[in-house]
Amino acid sequence: MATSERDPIAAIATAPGRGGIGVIRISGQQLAAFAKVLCARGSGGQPQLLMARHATLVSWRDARGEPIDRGIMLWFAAPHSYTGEDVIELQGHGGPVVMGQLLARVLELGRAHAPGLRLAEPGEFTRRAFLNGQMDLAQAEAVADLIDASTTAAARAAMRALEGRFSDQINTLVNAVIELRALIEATIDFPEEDDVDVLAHWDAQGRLDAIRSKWAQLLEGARQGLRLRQGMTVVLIGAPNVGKSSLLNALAGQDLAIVSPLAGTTRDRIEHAFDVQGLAMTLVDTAGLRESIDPIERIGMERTLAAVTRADLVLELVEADDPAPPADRLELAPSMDYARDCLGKHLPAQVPVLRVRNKIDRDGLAAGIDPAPRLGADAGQVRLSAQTGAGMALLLERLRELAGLSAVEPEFIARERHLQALLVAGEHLNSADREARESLPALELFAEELRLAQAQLGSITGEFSADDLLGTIFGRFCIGK
Ligand SMILES: Nc1nc2c(ncn2[C@@H]2O[C@H](COP(=O)(O)OP(=O)(O)OP(=O)(O)O)[C@@H](O)[C@H]2O)c(=O)[nH]1
Ligand SMILES: [Mg+2]
Repeated sequence: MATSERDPIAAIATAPGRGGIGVIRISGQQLAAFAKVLCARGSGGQPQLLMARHATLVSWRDARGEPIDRGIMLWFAAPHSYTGEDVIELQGHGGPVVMGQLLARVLELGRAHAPGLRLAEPGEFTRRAFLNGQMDLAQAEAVADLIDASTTAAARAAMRALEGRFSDQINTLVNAVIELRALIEATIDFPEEDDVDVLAHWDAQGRLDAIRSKWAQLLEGARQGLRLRQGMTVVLIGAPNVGKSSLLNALAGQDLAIVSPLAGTTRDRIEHAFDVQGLAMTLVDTAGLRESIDPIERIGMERTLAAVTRADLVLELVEADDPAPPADRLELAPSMDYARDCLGKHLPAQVPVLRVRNKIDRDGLAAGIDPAPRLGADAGQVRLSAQTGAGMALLLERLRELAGLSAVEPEFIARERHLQALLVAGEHLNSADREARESLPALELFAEELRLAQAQLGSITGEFSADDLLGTIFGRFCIGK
C-alpha cells in the first residue's frame, strides 16, 4: 500500500445514493482533539462534551458558518472500536450532496486538527481491524462475504465465520499440528533414540490420524461454504419447444421469457438469479438447438453453446416421451446434428448433465426422479411438468444435491483461497504420514512436513500472510468498510 498505514482515514461508509441516514467514518490514532472540533457546538450553539459510545446531537457548518447538516456523532476510543484505533462516526442525512459536503468539511478540518487525514481506500477500515488484531484474516473476509451475501443461508454462514466458527476449527487443527511437531522436534536433538521408537513412544501415527480426519472434516466444510458463496450457474438447453423457457418461468415464479408453441421462440440468452433454499443459483435460458439457416437463430445457438462452457450444471430438456435413455454424456437427438458438433467442442467433460423430461401432464406420466445410473457426467433424470408444476420440488431437491450442499446448512462461508490452502496442507500431512510409515522414518522430514502444513493452515487466518495477499483481499472490499 502506497499510502501510510498510520494516517487517519475518512470515508462515507453507507452505500452511494439516497437513504434515511448516511454515515461518515473516521479512524486514526489520537483523534480525541479532532472529535472535539467536529462537535464543537451543539444545536443550541453550546460547546458539547463527547462521551464514548453515546449519541451526541451536532450541527455541522462549513467554513463560512453556513449549516451543512445536523446529525448524530459517535465516539469510540481505542482500542474499543471496529479498527482498534480511535473511531468517529458522523450520522447525517443520507443524500449524496449533503454527504459529499460533510466529507469535504471533515477533510478540511482535518488539515488543522488531524494531520495526514485522507480518504480511505477500499477495505481499509477492515484491514486496520485485522492488522490491529481485532479479527483474523478469515473473519475479515467474512465481513465482505456478509455484505455480498445474496441468500439468507450465505449471510448466516458468513456471520458464523465472522464470529470465528471457521477460525476456531483452523486454530484447533494448527494447535494439534504444533503439539505433534514440538514432541518430535524435541527428540531430534537426542540422536541416541531410535526414530521408530520415538514415533511409537509419542503415538505419532495416532495423533497424525486424528489430525488428518479433522482436516478432512474441515475440507468438506470449506467446500460447502465455498459453494454457498459462489452459487451455481445452471444452463437450460434442448431442442426448440421442449419447454426451456416454461421451466425458467416456473422456477423463477414470474414470466421472464416468452413462451410460445412456435419452435425457435427464444433467441437471446435470458439469465435469472434466484435463491434455491439458500443456494444462489443463476439460471440461463437459451435458444433451442436445431438445424437452422436463420442467421439470427444461429447466433442464438452460438450463445447457448457459449453459456454451456461456463455452466456448473446443464439441464438438458427433452419431451417426456423421448425414447432416448439418459446418456453418460450429453447426447442430442439426430435432428440436432449441427448442435451436436458444436457441443462436442464446447462441453467441458466434467460439467454434470441432468436430464429433465418435461410435459409429463400431456402423456399422463407420473413425476419422479431417477438417480444417476452411472458415475461420470450423468446426473440422472427428473420427470416433471413445467406447466402444472408436478415434479418441480423434486428438481429443486436434486439441484441442491448436485450443488454439493447437504441437507444441513453449511457451517461457515469459505473462499477458494481457503480451499487451496487446506488442500496443500493436506498434501503435507499425507507426506508426513508416508514418512511415518517408512521402515526407517526420518524425524526431520516428518517434522518439516508438519511445519509446512502448519504454515498453510496459518495463512487462512492470516498468521502468515504476505502483503500482496492482503492487498488482493482488502482491495475487493467496498470503500468505507
Ligand atoms: N403440456 C405441456 N406443455 C408445455 C409444458 N411446458 C411447456 N409447454 C408448452 O410447450 C411450448 C413450448 O414452450 P417453451 O417454453 O416456449 O419452449 P422452449 O424450449 O423455450 O422453446 P424455444 O424457445 O423455441 O427453444 C409452449 O406451447 C408451452 O406452453 C408442459 O409441462 N406441459
Ligand atoms: Mg424458449
